[in-house]
Amino acid sequence: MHALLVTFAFLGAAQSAPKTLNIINNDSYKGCIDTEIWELSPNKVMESLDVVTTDSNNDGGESQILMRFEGIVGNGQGMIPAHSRIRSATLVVTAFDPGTTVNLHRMLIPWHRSATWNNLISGVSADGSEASRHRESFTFGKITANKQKVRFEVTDTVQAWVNGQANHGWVFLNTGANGWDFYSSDHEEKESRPLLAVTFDPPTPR
Ligand SMILES: [Ca+2]
Ligand SMILES: [Ca+2]
Repeated sequence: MHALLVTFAFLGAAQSAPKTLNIINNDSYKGCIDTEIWELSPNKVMESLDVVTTDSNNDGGESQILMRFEGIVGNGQGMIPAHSRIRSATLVVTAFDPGTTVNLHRMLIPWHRSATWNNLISGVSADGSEASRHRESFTFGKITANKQKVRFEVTDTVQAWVNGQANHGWVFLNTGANGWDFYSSDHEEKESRPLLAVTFDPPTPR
């Protein structure tokens, strides 16, 4: 009899609908920190820019973009409970400038919102030490419109953070010299800000 009750409880949990969160800077959430660092202005803090650029040759020096979503794991409103099973996670940015392919790499070291090219020691290298060598998978199509949503598939990374790995966000690295720009979390149009969409199953209560 006891085993039967356990079975019913398990089935009940398995059948509950997954939850979806759309995490974006707004009146109640301000945890998306994004900034650009630029080799030619190596001490300049650009955290408040409303547009950010990634370009391996921006007037002769590299530009990189750093981004993280803070405080997304926990039991509060709008958070993903620790040890949830992530069904899907997608990072969406609104790009407005066609350019060469940009790869997204998980950051492995902490960085401050006032990060600069110099305080990250010649910017970020995807060397397995500062940022992961692994590129997040996504389908990159050439940006043809003036304004286009670009999606990065980040399920594995969000699962790692929900499992307890440190969340230092990502770096966007451009593979070529044709810059690629998007609207930051400081842009006045809310719908143009970076969005992290996560669908998950919360852990089953014990
Ligand atoms: Ca910013
Ligand atoms: Ca570095």
